Amino acid sequence: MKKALITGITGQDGFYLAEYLLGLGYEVHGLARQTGLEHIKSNLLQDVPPELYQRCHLHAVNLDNFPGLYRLISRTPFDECYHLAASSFVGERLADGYQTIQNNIASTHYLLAAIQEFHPGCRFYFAGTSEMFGRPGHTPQSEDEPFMPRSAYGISKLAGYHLVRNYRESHGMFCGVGILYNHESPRRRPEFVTRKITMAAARISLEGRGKIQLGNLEARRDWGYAPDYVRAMHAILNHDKPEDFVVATGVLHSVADLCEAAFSHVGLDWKAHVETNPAFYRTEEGIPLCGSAEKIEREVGWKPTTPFQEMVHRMVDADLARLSAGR
Ligand code: F7E
Repeated sequence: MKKALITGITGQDGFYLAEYLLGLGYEVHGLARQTGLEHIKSNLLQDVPPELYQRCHLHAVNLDNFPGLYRLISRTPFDECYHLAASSFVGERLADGYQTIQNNIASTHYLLAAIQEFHPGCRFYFAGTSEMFGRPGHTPQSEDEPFMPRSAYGISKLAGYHLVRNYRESHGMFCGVGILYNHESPRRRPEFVTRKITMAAARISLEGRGKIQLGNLEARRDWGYAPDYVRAMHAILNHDKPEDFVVATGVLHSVADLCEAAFSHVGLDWKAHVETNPAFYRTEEGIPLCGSAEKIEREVGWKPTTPFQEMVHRMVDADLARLSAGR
């Protein structure tokens, strides 16, 4: 039985990846903060079935706890490690991003060093992001697009990417990078715009009135479905060579399109319920981040399965069910 370690197992992607790997017969281990584990035990994680986590081996080790990380990795011969944990809010001001930069880079380095020391044959997946391209020169972006991050998060991920590349090239480790574009689901945290909108549409339809405040309605993103993207992570690590892959749908939608898909699903006109607030605007959004997934489709056979509208409808339905159940 293959053993996998997932950092950030209580997050959206960690949840879907654990579910997917358990389904493939893996023994799944997960790292989480002590508070994350307490939330699972007390059933406080919104919409997370505790049964899933009962089937995993959970370890309360913070990623900045280097000795704890070393101890855990020294004891278990993992076959695959999926490094998903990171501070991940792009809207954070650069001047506030010290923790993001420090923690995201150090955790990646800690993990790589420990794995190289104890199990150099363990395959390592790094959760890269389209935010490493930041301000791209053209669209859609492929793996050859020059990196130009423009947020603390993007900078930290790009540094992590170069660490991973160095362990691959200098130490011969099997390190695969997924350059993932936005990916959403009913388990998305509410500070991200998709979930913010689907929660509002569900709440307003149940209460019969209400408003939501958003930033730039014309901002466009390449939004995919998170369960599709965790399949890509596994495929990247099970490819015959360690490489970098863009994981995206190649289709752009605007925040206004999101509002239309969510509110019309509950029979509402979004324009009657959406207000804009400059506080939610980002400083600069030029050429949109839209990915070309040609390489991963050609080399690994991965394709997204769930179109934008269907994904938004699933999210609204899940929010309606949750609110109707009083959660
Ligand atoms: O913003 C616009 C905002 O915060 C999407 C993370 O997973 O994907 C995610 O980062 C767009 C932006 O996601 C609001 O300006 C308008 O254009 O949902 P978001 P993100 O910043 O794209 C990348 C690939 C990651 O790797 C990240 O970790 O929506 N927008 N109005 C708004 N965004 C928010 N949050 N709130 C608004 O009210």
